[in-house]
Amino acid sequence: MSGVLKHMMEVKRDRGAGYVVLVDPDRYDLAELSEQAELLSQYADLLFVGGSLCVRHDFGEAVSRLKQASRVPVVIFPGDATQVSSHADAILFLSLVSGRNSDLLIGEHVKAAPRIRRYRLETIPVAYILVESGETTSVQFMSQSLAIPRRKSEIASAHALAGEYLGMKLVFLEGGSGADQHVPLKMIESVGEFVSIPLIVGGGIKNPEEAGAIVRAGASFIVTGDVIEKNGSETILREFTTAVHAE
Ligand code: 1GP
Repeated sequence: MSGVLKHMMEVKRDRGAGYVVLVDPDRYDLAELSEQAELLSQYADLLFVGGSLCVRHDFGEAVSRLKQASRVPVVIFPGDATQVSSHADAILFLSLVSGRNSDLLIGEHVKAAPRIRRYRLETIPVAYILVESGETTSVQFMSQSLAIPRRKSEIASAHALAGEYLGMKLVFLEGGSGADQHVPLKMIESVGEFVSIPLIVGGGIKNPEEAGAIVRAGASFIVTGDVIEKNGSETILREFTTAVHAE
């Protein structure tokens, strides 16, 4: 194991869990991205970059600005095959295993793979699982796929295990950016007990207390985007990183 995945496993081993901040380039001015990366990377173990759509900026330019200013690895969390850049340290090779949309199970991957190879980007295979979280989120709409019902932990567990058996290195339980409710603790516990690969949990995590509870339930990585976009103060970043690493 090498590169960013190795870094993630070391963070998990040494700090108990990792804190990831998602930067959706569309939500910032291009000029703000360097400053943002400098600030976020003082507190986060990793930065994810990506979004359901990237329409405001050239994606590669946005990644490049983040990468130049970041002290921690910058990892693409792609909405589709257009979100590939040579400037990143790695790309999450996400398969939306909870959906039955073949483009997001394999189609976008086929389009992206030759470019990833050309750029020599590290790929991290991830079983991406969408969980029902209140109102329709961008990822639900854009993926045109059903989310797993909140009470159906056994369905989420079976999908995660199938991902593990397919060779994926991580499971991502996703509520969707700006979700009303984060993934239920009970589901996180059930999936964590069922699989032996680490869990990333994101979507709708609104405060450090929730982040801490999610780590206690079994998550190895916490992703926040929306809450930091709305209030990215040093105080809140410090509180999040403390809560995630304390558990
Ligand atoms: C979305 O999991 C991420 O893909 C982060 O969600 O923006 O709600 O924090 P939020």
